[in-house]
Amino acid sequence: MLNKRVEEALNSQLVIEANSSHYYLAIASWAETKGLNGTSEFFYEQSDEERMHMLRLVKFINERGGQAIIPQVDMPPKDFGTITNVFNEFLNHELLVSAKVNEVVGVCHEEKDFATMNFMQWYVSEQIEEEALVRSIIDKLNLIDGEKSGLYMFDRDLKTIKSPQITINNDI
Ligand code: OFO
Repeated sequence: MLNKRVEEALNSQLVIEANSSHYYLAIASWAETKGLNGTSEFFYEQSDEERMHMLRLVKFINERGGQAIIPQVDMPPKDFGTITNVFNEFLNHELLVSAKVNEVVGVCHEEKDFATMNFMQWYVSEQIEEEALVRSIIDKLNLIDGEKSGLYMFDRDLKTIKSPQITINNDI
């Protein structure tokens, strides 16, 4: 049975993942309207992944005797400015997610819920990989430095960049 404090922390994380999925969907849709097809595909995929992160939490909370609360999501922005801005925002958002994941792990530790702490390890690893991925993308953007043909190729090449798939023993 899940400890109440741990259950609340997991449900808070569920909100973060739901909002992340929605936020990345908004970026994907915006990019599509700007003809940034690679960026758009990349963020549609990110959005799907965040939904999967949310679902992992839904299943885990319910399987452990808690109740997953399906939240209302925040309305994301409609306009994202430039590709550079998009990826800087992407990094900021993932840093926030990492901080929230660490908070949940902290609660698990305080409550001595080592099973949930083990479950959350998947998210810790995922965040390390995602932050590294976004930083490498931002490095590329910095090299291009707003140059038009470089941005065209950058957008095209994004179609081939896949997020890392983390596999840890706690499959749902
Ligand atoms: Fe990388 O955001 Fe979900 O966990």
